[in-house]
Amino acid sequence: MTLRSNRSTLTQFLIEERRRFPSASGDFNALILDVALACKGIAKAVAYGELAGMMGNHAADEGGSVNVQGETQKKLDVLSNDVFMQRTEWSGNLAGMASEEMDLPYQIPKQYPRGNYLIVFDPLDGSSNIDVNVSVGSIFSVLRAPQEVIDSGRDVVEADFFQPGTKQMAAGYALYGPTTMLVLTVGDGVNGFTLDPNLGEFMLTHPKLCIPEDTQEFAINASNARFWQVPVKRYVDECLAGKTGPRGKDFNMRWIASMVAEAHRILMRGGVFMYPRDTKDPSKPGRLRLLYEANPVGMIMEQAGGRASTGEMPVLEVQPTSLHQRIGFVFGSKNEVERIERYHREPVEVELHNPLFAERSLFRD
Ligand code: AFP
Repeated sequence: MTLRSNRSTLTQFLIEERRRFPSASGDFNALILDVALACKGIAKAVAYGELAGMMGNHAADEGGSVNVQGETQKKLDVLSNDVFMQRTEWSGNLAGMASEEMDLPYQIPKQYPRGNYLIVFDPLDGSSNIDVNVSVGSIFSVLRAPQEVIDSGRDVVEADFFQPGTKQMAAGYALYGPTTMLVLTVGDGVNGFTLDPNLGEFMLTHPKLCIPEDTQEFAINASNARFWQVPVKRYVDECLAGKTGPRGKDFNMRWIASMVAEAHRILMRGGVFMYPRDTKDPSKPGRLRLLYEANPVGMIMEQAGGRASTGEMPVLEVQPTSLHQRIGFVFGSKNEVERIERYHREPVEVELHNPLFAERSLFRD
């Protein structure tokens, strides 16, 4: 490997992006670089795994600990959350932060200055895969703090984070897989960076990522099939019917149970991911969390020419009402997501025609 590389580093990329906004202060870039540093630290901890005693549940000898989602926290969940806070709280760029692992917003300690931005993050997505060595990741979203918060310097409250996904200043994820990657959008397309383990730098390896509009690959947890609503059942049935069905083409299926890894696959080669609202637990409007899972991944998908939806409406237009609210989430190749949205608009009785429709394939579309 030559040290001479004509690839841009993340720092270089951000400075070139900033040139588009001559009045920009640089705080935003500094915040993104602090997040990138946090992800490098988490990548190391994930890579060491049991060698650093990082496997298993947090506080297991005291009966473990449960987060606000009701999930048992893994050691790496708690460590990743701490690393995100430690690497970003000191810089003077943040007014506050919120995380999947913390019930309430985190206040910037008094010894540090407060800034213009809010960060919301899932410090370790897919943590149920840690102990089986499957790719996991960190997901983050950057919002501008309300002007009144910036002017007063007051502690943040939950409502300060209730901004629709369209208001995100930046969004991204780090993927801790065979390589460590950072995928980022600052509102001008999506770029992928690979961590060079020798230099310890994120290098621009995947500029201007674009998602194919069509695909023959879908991802859904089929063990929930009996709880799916009719439009989702119809869509999956038609994919499974393949060439003999109304779609006239075969589909493949994937399910990693780390949404960040699914999002990355879809960014690389297209596909559609569904964790729809279902009837499994009617009190929960979905499994995935709006503020730090659906909104950041949604912004990346839309910025890469894909689509991100609740199944019924663009997810980025949903007005948040609670910090840890869940939502049905469908994203990926534009034409497939639009088809799923269309099936949600079409009258339910469409379903009755299917068997005939499928078998004899009289009315292929
Ligand atoms: P964890 O972070 O608790 O492992 O949850 C991962 C996740 O939020 C998302 O990354 C997966 O797509 C989804 O849950 C997996 O859900 P199932 O366990 O129902 O397959």
